Amino acid sequence: MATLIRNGRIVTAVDDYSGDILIDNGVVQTIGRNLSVGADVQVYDASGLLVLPGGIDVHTHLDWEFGPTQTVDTFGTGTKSAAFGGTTTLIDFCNQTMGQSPLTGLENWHKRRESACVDVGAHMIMLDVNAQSLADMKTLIQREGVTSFKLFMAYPGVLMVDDGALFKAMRVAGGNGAMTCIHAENGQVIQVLVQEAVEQGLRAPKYHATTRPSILEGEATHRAIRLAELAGTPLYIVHLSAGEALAAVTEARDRGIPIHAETCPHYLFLTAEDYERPEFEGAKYVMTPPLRDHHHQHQLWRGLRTDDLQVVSTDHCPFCFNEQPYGMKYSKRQGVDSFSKIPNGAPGVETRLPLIFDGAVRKHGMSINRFVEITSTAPAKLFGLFPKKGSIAVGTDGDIVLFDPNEQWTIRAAEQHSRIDYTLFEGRQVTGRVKKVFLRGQCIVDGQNWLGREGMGQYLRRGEAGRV
Ligand code: DUC
Ligand code: ZN
Ligand code: ZN
Repeated sequence: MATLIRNGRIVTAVDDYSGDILIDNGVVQTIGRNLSVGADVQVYDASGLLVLPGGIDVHTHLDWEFGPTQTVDTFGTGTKSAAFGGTTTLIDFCNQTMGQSPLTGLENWHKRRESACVDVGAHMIMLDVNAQSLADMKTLIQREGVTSFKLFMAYPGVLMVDDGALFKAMRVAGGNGAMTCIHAENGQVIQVLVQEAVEQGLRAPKYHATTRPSILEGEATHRAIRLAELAGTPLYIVHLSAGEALAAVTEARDRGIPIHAETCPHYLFLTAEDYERPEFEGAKYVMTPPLRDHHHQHQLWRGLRTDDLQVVSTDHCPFCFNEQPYGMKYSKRQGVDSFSKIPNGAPGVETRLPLIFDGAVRKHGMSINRFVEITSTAPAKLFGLFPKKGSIAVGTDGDIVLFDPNEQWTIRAAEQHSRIDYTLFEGRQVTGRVKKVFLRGQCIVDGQNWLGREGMGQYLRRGEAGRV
């Protein structure tokens, strides 16, 4: 059935006007004023609401094995949670397993993602860089539409690759239309600091932050940028949290190098003080990189203003605080005796749009256009999804969010749709709320009602990445 969204305030990264949108066959067909349609068209009134392109979150870990741990959301639950938060597209991380082809990693990921309720693309995490896997990267790019590859400079023995492997993968990505994504922290020095802290009996969650100092994020970011420059790849620094890292990105961008970066809501709104929460609650905030102090936060807001940060994504990597009945062996409780055993990751996929709207638009004076840009348009452009995704125009997918910019509400884990048993933002009051969500023209969220279904999300073969 065709859909008409009428009388809304349509805001994209560049437009802001009142109008009606007619969606048919999943695609925006007509935009105009006072469009008249037949009785066979489902009509929604968006008076008083913002009509925004569906959010795009390019950093999630659904049903993901991370060392001995596994994230708690399936694609079904994680994407439903995303949809309630106004996000209609995810790019999720799948990974190569040591000794296996990354193509096998993608096949396994496809089995898991069949339950997705919104559209999903994949980044590939490269662990085992050799002649065959480098050749497989080209197949992933050209045949499978996987046009971004993540490599870790942290977690020695688990995910980290050395600089030589990093450089080889960067060269293949750069030469074949793909972008390299980097987890930039100096893993070997962190390993020394963690070991020393544990030996000294420093076991509380707060030592997660002190053993991963910002200078090590700055160092790795600088190193990644210089290697990318030599390899000729566009680079995307994921989950940037530190002023030193942003300074390296800014310096490179000022020189005209294609370096891009994202940050996440938790780095914009929370600080390392949250690790001090009583009753082991600090463990909820153990993600990597760790939360920093206000000085870094100011830098991140500066970066969003000056476009040295282009994207806000979530790094949704959910591990329950308490043991849960989902057959998961690992919760945050695993690290009750030592911060070094707390699974690294936190949820966020459902709260990104309201938090950023409230924090950025209402409190930091960001324009609504820029809000759309950092949460939808820029991710689409950077990761080869534009113009199908990331805007509202004739011919784009009918992925649309009706958003009330004035509704005040309180974030509560109990009201969210992920399997996770907490939110980083429990009790936080925000202004701005997702009211309805359309995926390719179909209303999947209507207030608190779920109208979508598992399996309706489509796989997104992506085009060239990092060439904006
Ligand atoms: N990096 C991520 O991107 N996600 C979870 C853990 C990590 O270190
Ligand atoms: Zn990472
Ligand atoms: Zn991540």
